[in-house]
Amino acid sequence: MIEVGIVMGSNSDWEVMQNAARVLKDFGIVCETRVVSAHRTPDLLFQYAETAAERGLKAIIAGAGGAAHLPGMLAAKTHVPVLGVPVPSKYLRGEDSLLSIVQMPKGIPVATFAIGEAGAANAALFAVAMLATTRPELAEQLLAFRRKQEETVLAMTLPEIE
Ligand code: RP5
Repeated sequence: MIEVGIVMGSNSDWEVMQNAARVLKDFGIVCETRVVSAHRTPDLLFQYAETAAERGLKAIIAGAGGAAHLPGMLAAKTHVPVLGVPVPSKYLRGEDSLLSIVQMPKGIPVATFAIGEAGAANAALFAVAMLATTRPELAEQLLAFRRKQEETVLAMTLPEIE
């Protein structure tokens, strides 16, 4: 069963958003990936959001760049939690995307992540954490992932100064 939806405004967002798909796959979470544009395919956006809950989605990771309406508009049309990922834009390097997504007026929240790859990966890790609240085996997987990261950092060395 598909548990998480990953949507983005264009296939040009895939380079960034594939990082979310990769994390979910590594944790064995079944997700779907779709291009849904807020301003170019608004009817599809409404349909996607309106059917998300009944289709069993537990979270929607939405990435967009520029005047990034996608996460906010999805959140307006569904109570399924929306995790927004600002995609780097051509002229403003994603600061426009970030502000468009993060500055939701009170009442309709969008959880907003960092610009770019880190944001996409962290949105997926956040979705994993949400699902893990009711799935002990997933919680254990998440803890193992963190332990591995910790070991990597603890093993880091720095060059000697000559
Ligand atoms: C946004 O416009 C998309 O999310 C993408 O980040 C940006 C550019 O889209 P394309 O012109 O590459 O299709 O809607």
